[in-house]
Amino acid sequence: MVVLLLLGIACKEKPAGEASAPSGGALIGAALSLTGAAAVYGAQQRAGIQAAAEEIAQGGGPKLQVLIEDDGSTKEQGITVFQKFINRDKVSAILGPTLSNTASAADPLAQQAQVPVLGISNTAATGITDIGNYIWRDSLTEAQVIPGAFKKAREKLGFKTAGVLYGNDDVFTKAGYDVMRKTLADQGIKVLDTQTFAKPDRDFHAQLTALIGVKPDVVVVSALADNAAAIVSQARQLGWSGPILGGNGFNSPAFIKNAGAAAEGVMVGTSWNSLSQEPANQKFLEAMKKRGVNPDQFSAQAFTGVQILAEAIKRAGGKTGREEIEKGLGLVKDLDTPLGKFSFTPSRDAQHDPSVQQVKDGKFQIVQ
Ligand code: 1QQ
Repeated sequence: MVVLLLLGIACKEKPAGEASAPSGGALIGAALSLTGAAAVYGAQQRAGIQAAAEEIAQGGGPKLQVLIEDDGSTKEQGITVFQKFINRDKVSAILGPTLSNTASAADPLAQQAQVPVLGISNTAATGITDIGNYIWRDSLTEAQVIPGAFKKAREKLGFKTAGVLYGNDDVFTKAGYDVMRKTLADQGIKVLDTQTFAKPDRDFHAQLTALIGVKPDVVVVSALADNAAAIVSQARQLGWSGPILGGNGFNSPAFIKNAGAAAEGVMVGTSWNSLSQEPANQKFLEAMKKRGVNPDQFSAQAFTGVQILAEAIKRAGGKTGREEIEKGLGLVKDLDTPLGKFSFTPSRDAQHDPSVQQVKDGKFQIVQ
């Protein structure tokens, strides 16, 4: 499926290959997981991109045309979409892909072709922006979020030992686990047992029985949202009533919807403070409400991604060539976004304050 956002106003389906840049504007490709294991994130990202493009068009910002393609949550489809964006559509820049796993395989193609990529949800600490100087992201890494989140969780919950479960077939879930293991060690938390699973798994009873059996104070999980919901539900079914800490994969309302009451109390670090009263966040919340979408961290990061590209074009004097946008990205600083005042680190990662949230009454609530 190809969705075309013309100046952010019209959103129409177009047969592949018919995209072209608006005159004097930029054609942007967005590779999003609209199907597959990460589809819950992709749907939010699409809504965030559409809302931001509309805002920018209405505000008289640079002309942007966003071409959205489904990366299928896989490396293979991500590579195909990137090749199309780079060689056929000749996009000025790419947003996405959704998963770090896909980015690790697709981003090198853009780096080689010197097409700027702005990741809007890749949180693996390594293996993304270090691919090269054309790769940027607006998503905080797990290494930037987890130490603070675990510290806050410890203050609230007071745990000393942990059982850990992580997906070992995904770049993000593995990288998230590495950060969790290091954070637990740094904070003096003893890991009593570590178990693994793979994305296609649906039954986690064996791993959870083993973890619960060693009687940890807390269960720590690195998983994408679908797996996370099943893991948390099954843990509660097996009688685990203790605290559960998640990684970035948990940051989707779909996790809460699918886990139901089992999700109550789960804590996770997040890049988006939903309660922020800053005008940029209020504007984002309003834009999402107008679209009838209940926003989350992923739509906030996607919205921010479009804002950042528009700002990069402005900083490049309105020029929309690949190299000009790349240079413009380097000039983005203190931009007001739903994520807060946004700047890049020298290594093209995101720089802003993270938050911590906890599921209460079926919703994520920011932990103060
Ligand atoms: C990554 C992630 C996922 C949980 C969300 C898209 O953070 O793959 O890096």
